[in-house]
Amino acid sequence: MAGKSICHKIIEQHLVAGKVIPGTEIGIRIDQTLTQDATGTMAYLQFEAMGIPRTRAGLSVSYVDHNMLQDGFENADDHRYLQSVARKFGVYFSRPGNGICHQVHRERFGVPGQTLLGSDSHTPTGGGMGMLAMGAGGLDVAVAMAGHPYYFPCPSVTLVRLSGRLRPWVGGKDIILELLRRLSVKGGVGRIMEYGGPGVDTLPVADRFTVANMGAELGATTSVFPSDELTRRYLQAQGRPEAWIPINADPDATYEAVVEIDLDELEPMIARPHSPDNVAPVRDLEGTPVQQVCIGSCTNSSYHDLRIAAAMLRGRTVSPAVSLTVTPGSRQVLEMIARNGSLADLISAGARVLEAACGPCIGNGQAPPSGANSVRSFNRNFEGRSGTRDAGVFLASPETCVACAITGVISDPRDLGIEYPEIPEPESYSRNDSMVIPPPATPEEVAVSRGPNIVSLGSFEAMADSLRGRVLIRVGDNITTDHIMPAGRWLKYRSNVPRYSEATFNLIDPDFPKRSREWGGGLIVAGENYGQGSSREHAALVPRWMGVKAVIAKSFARIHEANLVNFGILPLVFANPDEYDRVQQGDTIEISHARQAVENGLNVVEATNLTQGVKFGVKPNLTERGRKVVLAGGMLNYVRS
Ligand code: MIC
Ligand code: SF4
Repeated sequence: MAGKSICHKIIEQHLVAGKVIPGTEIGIRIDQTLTQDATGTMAYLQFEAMGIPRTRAGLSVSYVDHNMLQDGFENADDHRYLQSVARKFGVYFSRPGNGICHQVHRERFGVPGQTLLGSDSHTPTGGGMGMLAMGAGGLDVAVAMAGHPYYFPCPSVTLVRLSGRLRPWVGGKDIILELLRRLSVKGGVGRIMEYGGPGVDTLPVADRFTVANMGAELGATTSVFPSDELTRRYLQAQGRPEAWIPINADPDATYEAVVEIDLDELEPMIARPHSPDNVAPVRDLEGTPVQQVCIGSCTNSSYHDLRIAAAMLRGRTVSPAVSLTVTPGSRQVLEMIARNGSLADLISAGARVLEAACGPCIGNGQAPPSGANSVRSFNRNFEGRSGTRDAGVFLASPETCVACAITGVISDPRDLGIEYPEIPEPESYSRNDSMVIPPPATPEEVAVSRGPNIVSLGSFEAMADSLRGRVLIRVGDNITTDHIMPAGRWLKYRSNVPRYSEATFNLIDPDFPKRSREWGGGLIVAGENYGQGSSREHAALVPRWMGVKAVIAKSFARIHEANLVNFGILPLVFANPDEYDRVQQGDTIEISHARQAVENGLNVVEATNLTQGVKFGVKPNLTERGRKVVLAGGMLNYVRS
């Protein structure tokens, strides 16, 4: 028998439905769940609606890290709701200020070999320590908390074989940017990226977490590293040596594809606006003026990252042309750099130090000036996400970010003439869990606190017999969930769908909400990879609330497609992608026996464009379970029945 990959070992240990055959649906047992506030309020409202007394996952943690500005009562009310509901349902609560979910989770909760489902697309960060960690919609996480398996299409496994050793000034960010350059934001769709080869042994854990985190930008289901001696030392330093187990692929494991990266050959890389795969060597862009630099986000705000940044800035000053912000990933990181003097180096160089949270990454403050170039150590640079529509966001390592902050232009850190600061792995991390509130051991009466911004959803109807509606919008390829439901200043309406609906497609077509109201809902038509990026289920939930019945696309991103199904919107793929060009906004589309077609599991269904008098085929890409969910009008109806 052929040897097994790490992924297959973990999947097999958790498999409750299906077989490990790529492309077929499998169900796995979920050991841990995490939520963050922007998706969490909705996830817990849905969990409440299921009527289950307490989380049935081994461990559930609720983080508050996204909506932190509190310009108005809304965020603070949500935080209170989350704290009370966590207590009620047996969930650990990481208080605002404690840090970004993915950073804190790996520090304090992650366990190699376990499965983690999180309502955030960067949950795969946990793969850096050998977890099978996946992002999903909030409703899927609520369902996992209710003790149900998580169902998803079994991915194929790609081995990323690392050889050699990173040279000074080159880090995990450069590895993942190089992969994005080669494979694009669609390159990982339907795959798990498994890292192996001799180069892994030399790769510090901080770099592994960065790579696993940003595997989300490849569209990968998740990414996974072995759990080895470095993982053991990391857990030991986190005071959790008992959490460690070794996990390795068998020497004769087989993979569906192999990608080779020689770490010795890598150089500093940078992604240009407005896509994480628009990557070039930093050298190629040298001299481009920069007005803002932001270091932080769940990709690059670890202790290691901020120590490097501080060491580079020590005794230097940020260029007068640049505003530099630093957002530590967690309170652990912040406390440690405060105690060892690195924080003072950052402050003295002129960095604007923000609280430990997502901050500028989600457009929560620090919008750059008009037309500015902002170089960020983050993972996403979609148009408008920074809060300034005509700003250009570049993505690079913390080292490159600091080089840009010092010089005021895009610069290769190797040219600064600074000796590379070697940052040793700490023997022991500061462990102060006072900002994590454990749930009471036994359930107790808890009054759930609900502010006026928490608007209950009502319920959705089951799928109608036939489907008819006008094309509300026709969008191109790689549309992100940030295009569909923007974050930034709209983020505070995540638990107020009627209000949030006013932002739908705001960046592309501000008239969308009005048109949708006038036309009584309708359909969306899209190109390839529709719904890439974040896991936000609002990109399905809100359109459903507005009366969207189906999305016809050339292809979908995995999490978004699952979210559409969860909210009873029919995801349809053009049988012939050329038909996309023909359909126009405003056309009336009819699928006469849509319900019956879904019930019978038809592969191709005939749609009629009544406006143009033509027929074309569409494929409801649904599993058996997906069909039942859509027919019921969404997952909540399905679970209730
Ligand atoms: C993001 O990076 O886009 C977010 C905000 O973390 C999202 C979740 C959300 O929209 O709440 C994600 O990546 O899933
Ligand atoms: Fe937060 Fe940005 Fe990470 Fe999303 S990508 S979880 S917004 S830090």
